[in-house]
Amino acid sequence: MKIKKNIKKIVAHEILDSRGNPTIDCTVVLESGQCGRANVPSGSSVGTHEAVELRDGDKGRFNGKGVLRAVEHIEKIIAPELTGKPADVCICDKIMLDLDGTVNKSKLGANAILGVSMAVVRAQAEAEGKALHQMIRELFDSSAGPVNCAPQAMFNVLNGGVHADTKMDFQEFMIIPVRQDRFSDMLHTAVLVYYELKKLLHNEGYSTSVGDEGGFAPCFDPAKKSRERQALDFLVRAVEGAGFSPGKDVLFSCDVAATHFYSKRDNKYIVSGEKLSAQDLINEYKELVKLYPICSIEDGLDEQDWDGWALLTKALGEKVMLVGDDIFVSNPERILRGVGEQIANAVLIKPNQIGTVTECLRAVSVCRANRYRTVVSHRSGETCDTFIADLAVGTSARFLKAGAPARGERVAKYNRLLEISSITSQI
Ligand code: 2PG
Ligand code: MG
Repeated sequence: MKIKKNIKKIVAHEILDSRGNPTIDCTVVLESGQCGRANVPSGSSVGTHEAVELRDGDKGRFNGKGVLRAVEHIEKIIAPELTGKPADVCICDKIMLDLDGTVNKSKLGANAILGVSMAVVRAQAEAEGKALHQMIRELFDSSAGPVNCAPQAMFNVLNGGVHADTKMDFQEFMIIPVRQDRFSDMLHTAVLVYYELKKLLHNEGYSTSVGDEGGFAPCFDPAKKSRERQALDFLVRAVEGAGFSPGKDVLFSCDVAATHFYSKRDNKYIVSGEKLSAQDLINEYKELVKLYPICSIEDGLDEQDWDGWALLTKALGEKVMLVGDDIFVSNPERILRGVGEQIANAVLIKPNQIGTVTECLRAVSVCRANRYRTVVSHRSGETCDTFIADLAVGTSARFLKAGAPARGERVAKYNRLLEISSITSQI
């Protein structure tokens, strides 16, 4: 009997993300009755060169953040073109890119296109009787063997920048349990440190309420020491208090998100009210790396500061993973420019920055071909969709960054890794 893999219909509607902002839920139904469904995430520290997230702009609904136009684009423009076509993401993405025709997906909206793209991959996996990570693996590299390795997770346990209201300039302080045989063991380590950090903060009179990604968001007094150093001191103590050794069992990673405190007018980085040059900031990173077990720095400089990034890479690239997020925006062309200019040595991969699954996989391929590591990442505005966990496994990403080991939309991704691990018994 012929398997009916063609698309029968595509529907979408508006839902809320973890910040209460509207986003898209899209379902692709096949003639066989099988279907694939996806929810689209949304960032707040958004790079200028990201594909366009289409919002309604109607101030009377959700302060202009509604996505009804994007939903309409799915149902009225994309669905009629894809209905009857095979559930094949390469074919469907190509049709959507042609339909949109812009460089940044501003006509249909990257949120509309990505919702369909992810849902098609899920439907395709269903139709072929494969797990999503396996499907992604085949799309990414048809000669790849079975999944054999879990990504290491970066757990964001202290939130700052635009993800919290605490005047902490750096956006994310993450802990990375060193590689252990099973993902569940790494997760357990992270959770013990998270518990301990909460206890320490509470005992010293700091708030233990959390920021957008589930990490704590205490207000440190900068008169004592820079807020960033106080945050890192707490991490050291939390790791030790949980019975581990910083640098041996647990490493640190910071997403500085420097674009957000860069002043174009002054050509300076404003940290704790002080105006720093790129070189000043690089000197501070050198100090921090000496003082704390930091193995990774993301967005250490502004998204346009290619010269500064070159200096940063020269200064620390041998020692530290330098992850480009806003500067590369998961865009294969921008990553290739970075490779050519010897900028960074790793790339943050966020599907909604580029807007289709196939382009996202191309970005990962470019990284692999040029020996840049990949960190598959959530957005600060998330849903319980776990696509990125499968993306990380399917592409053998070195890291997955999905927030704290707490809060539903964050742990959904880690729980999916546990599920993959229990089913495959490999990771
Ligand atoms: C980042 C992300 C995710 P946002 O900067 O890496 O942590 O934040 O989704 O707000 O861009
Ligand atoms: Mg970032």
